[in-house]
Amino acid sequence: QNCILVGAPMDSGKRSRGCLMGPDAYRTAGLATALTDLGHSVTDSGNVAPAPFTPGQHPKLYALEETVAWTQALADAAEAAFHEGLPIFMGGDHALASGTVLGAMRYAQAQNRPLFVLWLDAHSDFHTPESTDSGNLHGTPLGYVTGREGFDAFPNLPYALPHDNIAIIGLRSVDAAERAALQKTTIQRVDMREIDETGIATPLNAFLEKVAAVNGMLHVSLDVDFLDPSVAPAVGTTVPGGATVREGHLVMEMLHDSGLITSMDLVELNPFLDERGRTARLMVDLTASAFGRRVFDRPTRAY
Ligand code: DIR
Ligand code: MN
Ligand code: MN
Ligand code: MN
Repeated sequence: QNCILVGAPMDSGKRSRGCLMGPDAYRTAGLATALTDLGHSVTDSGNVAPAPFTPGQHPKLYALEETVAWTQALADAAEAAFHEGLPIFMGGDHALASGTVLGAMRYAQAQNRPLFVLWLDAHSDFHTPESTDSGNLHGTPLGYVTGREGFDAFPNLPYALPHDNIAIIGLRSVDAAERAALQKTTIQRVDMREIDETGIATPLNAFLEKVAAVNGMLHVSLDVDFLDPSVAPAVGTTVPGGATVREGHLVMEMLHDSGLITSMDLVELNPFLDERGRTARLMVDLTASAFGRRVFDRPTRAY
């Protein structure tokens, strides 16, 4: 692969600061070297900056104007990066996915391919600007890209991402309004209980089969809090009972074997909260698994 690293030091999606240091933590933890060691070519295209904006004073939403400005800039940067190779977005908080998925939607439409999104997260991030309790827009990107109401301040979508094209895996913190809305959709929602009961491979295989059947593009959005806080403490919104290190690697190894990934977000890493870089290093190791690091070769699974 020709991997394009895109820094997205976006920190406006919630009130606690620190995700702006994420891209440099991934660089320090050796993300580029991990990928070149696996035989990929890597270009670090540096950091994106938000479009010009004037801070406002929305009664409820935190940093709305800045978040919209990032969404605009990241959508354009993402679309451009797809023309160069396989983009890996180094966040930054999860609000950045409003931009990266929008860019992926535009590119997929131009390629005449359906876009699928795999959301690895403790949270469903399916709020609208009206339904959010916290006012933190990192809780809204899946609401935005699926065309939910109330996103008038954000860039227009080329189309609404179909619910059938989305899987969320790792769920264990879903707000009441999100639960009510999600349960009315066909979004594949895999909570920790399902992972406990069936293992993580079963629901992931089902989703990957759907992607492969229609030659879909696949955007993977990996939130640090997908992982259990005992192994990934550097995130502002820890929720106990998350994925183990091995569950994380298995997902990534299966994604690699599928050959389906066309772009990836690494989000919510807050290096200010890390313990000597251990979370940054785990995220780099997981990314390496997604791009071919393995103990032994296995026969490729035919999807
Ligand atoms: C909560 C937390 N559902 C909110 N969301 C996220 O603020 O809307 N935390 N994404 O990481
Ligand atoms: Mn998230
Ligand atoms: Mn284009
Ligand atoms: Mn989360």
